Amino acid sequence: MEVKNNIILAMDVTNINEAMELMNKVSDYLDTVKIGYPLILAEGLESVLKIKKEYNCRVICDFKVADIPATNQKIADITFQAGADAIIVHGFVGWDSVKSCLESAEKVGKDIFLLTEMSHPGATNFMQPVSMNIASMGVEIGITNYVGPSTRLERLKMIREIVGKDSFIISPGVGVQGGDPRETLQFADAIIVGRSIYLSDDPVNALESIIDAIKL
Ligand code: OMP
Repeated sequence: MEVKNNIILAMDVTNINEAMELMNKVSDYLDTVKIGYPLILAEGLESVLKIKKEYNCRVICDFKVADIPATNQKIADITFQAGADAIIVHGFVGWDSVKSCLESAEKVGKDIFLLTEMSHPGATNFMQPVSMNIASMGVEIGITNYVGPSTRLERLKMIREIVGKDSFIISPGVGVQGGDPRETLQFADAIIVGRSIYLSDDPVNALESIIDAIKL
């Protein structure tokens, strides 16, 4: 997988017109957008195709899927039918739940991203003690795409060591949550950035600053 400028936009706005306006401004710099519950619950699953068709970009649906295998499979099937190129799946629910999403993706030639350790402070409560096991489970199942935190680089480094250099890691937490774009890309293949771009008065300038910081 190649992500333009190594940046994925987290499109966490709650209005499709706002999303399209933002894309009008920044789409020259990006080829991958992550859409999650904020936009989908507000505007529907058809937002995926609207953005994909208009801007010819890859869409990752961030649904952090975490249910029993049968339900996970339905969620993943519907998400891929809606046009998503990939879906983000939680690992703490165990191998069978994750595998059902992987099978759903493989049927249609799409991808899943396995979430290992989350980026927010509370992730140290319950996720951190098991996050490396989650990464190892992903390797055993044959998963090649992962999500890991830019806010704890020593943990991201450990995740990279477990999943190997050929796996693709995307990393949220850059900007508002405190992660640094350039340092994160020592261990990740792409960074996920939301508020630093979509809350900026000048999203293009915000994005250009991140691109410059990566190149430094
Ligand atoms: P900003 O903090 O606004 O840049 O947004 C980060 C984006 O990444 C949001 O869409 C989060 O839901 C998402 N995210 C995290 O922040 N931390 C994680 O551990 C995992 C995700 C994710 O799965 O994308």
